[in-house]
Amino acid sequence: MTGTVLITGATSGIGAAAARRFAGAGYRVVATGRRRERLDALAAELGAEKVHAIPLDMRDEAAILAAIASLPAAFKDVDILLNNAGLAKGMETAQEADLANWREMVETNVLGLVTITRALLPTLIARKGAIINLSSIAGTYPYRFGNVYGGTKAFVTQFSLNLRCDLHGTGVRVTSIEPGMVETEFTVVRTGGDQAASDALYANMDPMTAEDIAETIFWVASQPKHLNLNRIEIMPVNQSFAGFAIARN
Ligand code: NDP
Ligand code: 8X3
Repeated sequence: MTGTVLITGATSGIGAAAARRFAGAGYRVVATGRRRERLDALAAELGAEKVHAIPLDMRDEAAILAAIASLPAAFKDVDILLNNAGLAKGMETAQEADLANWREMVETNVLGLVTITRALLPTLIARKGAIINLSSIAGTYPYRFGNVYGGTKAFVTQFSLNLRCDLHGTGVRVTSIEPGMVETEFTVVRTGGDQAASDALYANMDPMTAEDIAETIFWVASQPKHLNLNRIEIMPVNQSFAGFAIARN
């Protein structure tokens, strides 16, 4: 099957890899993100007839609604919404964290995601389409410094499951994808631009790649229409679980 996929955060990492995977399989791609030059490069690479690029900040509700309302005819019949845009900001404990970082994560990972989802639901219902949301293992397993980032991803997972309830009988499929460590720009962004910290985190542990997750997303989207993958948790072999922390008197 092919159709049209709208990918938020297609300028980097998992979103960019998914754009290439879907376009390579014949899908039309609506690609969004803030970095216009990267969107232009993606459209040039994949072909302007296949990619409609929309510079868009997911924190801007009015811009999201305007973008969805003004999709050109060739790209307006969205079959798949890939809610991928998101970020972690900060590597501090809650008691040391910067409130502006918390606000940016909530506005992007939660408010932006629900806004674009709500705007596209009529189309997705009409087309019996699919919603694929990028959650994270950070939404299930607590870890130090995960505070608000993990909270936003727990929201994404639960919102995905609740969407399944509300969309019951419509034929719309909803999946929460919950990866562990994927080497993208994620940690550079999280650390405020510290490439060395990112390189150290992923060193000698064979992290997942953006292409690994794009392949999983494409597989989810390619399942027969009567199947719904509710949740997929996926990690590198070299990442597993830690124990409980104990503070002693
Ligand atoms: P990247 O940093 O490589 O990509 C993030 C994407 O999100 C970029 O395209 C960026 O575009 C976009 N984005 C961020 N903020 C905004 C905003 N305000 N408005 C519009 N777009 C925005 O990271 P990943 O590819 O790794 O992350 C993709 C998703 O996967 C995220 O939701 C992340 O939480 C999730 N994830 C990542 C994991 C990892 O280990 N890497 C693991 C589990 C989940 P631009 O800056 O151009 O706006
Ligand atoms: C990011 C995954 O393991 O880096 O969502 O927290 S992890």
